[in-house]
Amino acid sequence: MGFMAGKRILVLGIASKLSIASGIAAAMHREGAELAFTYQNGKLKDRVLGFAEGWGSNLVYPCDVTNDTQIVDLFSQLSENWDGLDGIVHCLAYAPAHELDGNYVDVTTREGFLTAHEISSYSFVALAQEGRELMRNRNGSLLTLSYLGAMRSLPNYNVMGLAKASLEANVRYMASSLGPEGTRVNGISAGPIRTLAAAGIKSFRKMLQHNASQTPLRRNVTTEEVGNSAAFLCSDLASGISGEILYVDGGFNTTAMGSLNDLDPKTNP
Ligand code: 0WE
Repeated sequence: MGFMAGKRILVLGIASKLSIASGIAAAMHREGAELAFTYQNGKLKDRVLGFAEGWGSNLVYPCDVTNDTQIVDLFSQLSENWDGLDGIVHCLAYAPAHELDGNYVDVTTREGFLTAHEISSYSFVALAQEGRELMRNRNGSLLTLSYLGAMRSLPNYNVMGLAKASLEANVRYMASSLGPEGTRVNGISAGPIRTLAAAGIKSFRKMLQHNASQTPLRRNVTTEEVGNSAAFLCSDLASGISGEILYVDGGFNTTAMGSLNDLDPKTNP
């Protein structure tokens, strides 16, 4: 029996097979969880329905997190099938593309700033508000995805870094709010992974190469590895962990000065 047997988990943010949310769903399904899913818009509906079927689920709902009504409707529809909920996995982020290309001070706009924070951070607490009653007193957990850009500046990540910093604070405040009713709240700060969200980003290939060469494990992490850590955090194996940001990045965030490999003519002729 898997270590998530009997857990009912809602996963938001599947856009393709490559999505980190897909790696998380696969790991949770393997460990015995029952899953439900959302899609952002009609274009993604059939795709998410197909993935859900593969993980034994026919619980698939629309949810555009900029729409309060859709968030309310999501949990009322879910409650018609499930009398309780053990986890919400939030894998949503967005900033307008022009905010992620160029000098931060040059390219940041009021509108882009607000959009990035609304979709990437506010939506996490908005979902917690509406899911709260279904999750109360079940030792459930909420999980979101962050990135090192919350803590360090790096080229082009720009306003997304601020939104992830807000999201990480959101994790700590939500953990304090929901802890008394038995709900844990955590985040995973994943290393960079090639997904649809990364496809539009200039020089992402270069960043992946740099990241692999400067990471203790000398490689990038996979959605399967993030999925396994996510399954752990949403399981009772992690019953003592809340308000935490867990780095699943091969150790990248723990080092400085890099590997010096890029200066060695033998390994880098
Ligand atoms: O959080 C992210 C990316 C999230 C993201 C991606 C896009 C692409 C398409 C948010 N908004 C948009 N908007 C779009 O129009 N990551 C951790 C991946 C990522 O994105 C970067 C990175 C890394 C790493 C952007 C610039 C620099 C590094």
